[in-house]
Amino acid sequence: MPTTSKSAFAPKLPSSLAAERRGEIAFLRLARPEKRNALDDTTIRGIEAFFAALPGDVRAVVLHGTGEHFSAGLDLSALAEADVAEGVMHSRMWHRVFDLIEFGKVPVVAVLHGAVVGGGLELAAAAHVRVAERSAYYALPEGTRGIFLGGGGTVRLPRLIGTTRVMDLMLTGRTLSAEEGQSLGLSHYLVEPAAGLLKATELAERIATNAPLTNFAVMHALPRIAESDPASGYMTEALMAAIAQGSEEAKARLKDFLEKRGKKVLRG
Ligand code: 1HE
Repeated sequence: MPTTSKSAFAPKLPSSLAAERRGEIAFLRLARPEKRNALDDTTIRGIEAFFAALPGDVRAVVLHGTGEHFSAGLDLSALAEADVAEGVMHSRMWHRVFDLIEFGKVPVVAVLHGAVVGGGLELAAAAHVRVAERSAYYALPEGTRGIFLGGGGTVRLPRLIGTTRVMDLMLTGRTLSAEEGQSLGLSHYLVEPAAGLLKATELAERIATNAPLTNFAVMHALPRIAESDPASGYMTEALMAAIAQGSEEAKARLKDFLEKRGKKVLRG
C-alpha cells in the first residue's frame, strides 16, 4: 500500500498499542500479546489518545490486535485493589474512551480473532463494522470473576444481540463461536484466519470514499434517530437529509451521476 504524504500522525502511545497511517486510513493495533491484549488503564488511555489525535484528513480507522487473541478484556490484575468509588470512576473512564470511538470523527472497522471476551467484546462493540476471523470466539466471563460489565457492554451488546442473549452469556459463561457470533449479529463479515486485516482495510478504504458528512450522519444521527420516537426520528432524518444533500460535495456527486460519471450500483 502506498505511504502517505498526508499530515503526519504519530500519537504518543504506550507500548501496549501501535499506530500507523496508510493514506486516508489509520490503524490502531493492540500490541500486548504476552497478556493477550488485556486492557489496563494505560492502554485505555492510549486508545483515548489515539482517537483524540486523529488528523482531520484520516477518513476511517482499522482496529486490530497482535498475537493469538483480539483481547482478553479487562486487565484483572488491576481490579484486586480498587475500592467502590475507584470502580465507578474506572468504568466511567472506559465509557468516555469507548464513546470517543463510537461517536468520534470517523468510522472504525474492527478485526476480531481468537478471544474477544469481556471488555474486549465491549471494545469491539464500540466499533462500527466488525470483521471476524473464523478463530474468533466471544464470551462474557464477568459472572465467573464476580464482577460485571463496565465498558458500556450493558448498553451496546443488547443492541447487537438482544438483552436475553447477553443474560445467557453472562449467567452461563458460555462461549459463542465465530459462526454463532456472525449469525447473531456480533460480526458483519466472517473471513478465514489471517484474512481479517485485509478485508477490514478494503472496507475502510471503501468507507473513506463516502462523503465525510454522510459518514458523520451515519455515525452520529442514525443511531440516535433509531432510538428516538418515530415522529422525532422522521423529523431529525428530514433535517439530516437536507443538511447532507445541501452540501457542495453531494451536489457534485449527484451531478457526476446524472452526467454518467458516477459509479453504478452493481450486483455484489
Ligand atoms: C491476563 C488476562 C486478563 C490473560 N487480565 N492478565 N477476562 C477474562 O476473564 C479472560 C481471562 N483470560 C483467559 O481466559 C485466557 O488468558 C485467554 C483465553 C484469553 C488466553 O488463554 P492463553 O492460554 O492463550 O493465555 P494465558 O496463559 O491464560 O495468559 C497469558 C498471560 O496473560 C498470563 O500472564 P502470565 O504473566 O502468567 O504469562 C495471564 O495471566 C495473562 N492474562 N488474560 C490480566 N484479562 C470494563 S469491565 C470488563 C470486565 C471484563 O473484561 S471481565 C473479563 C476478563
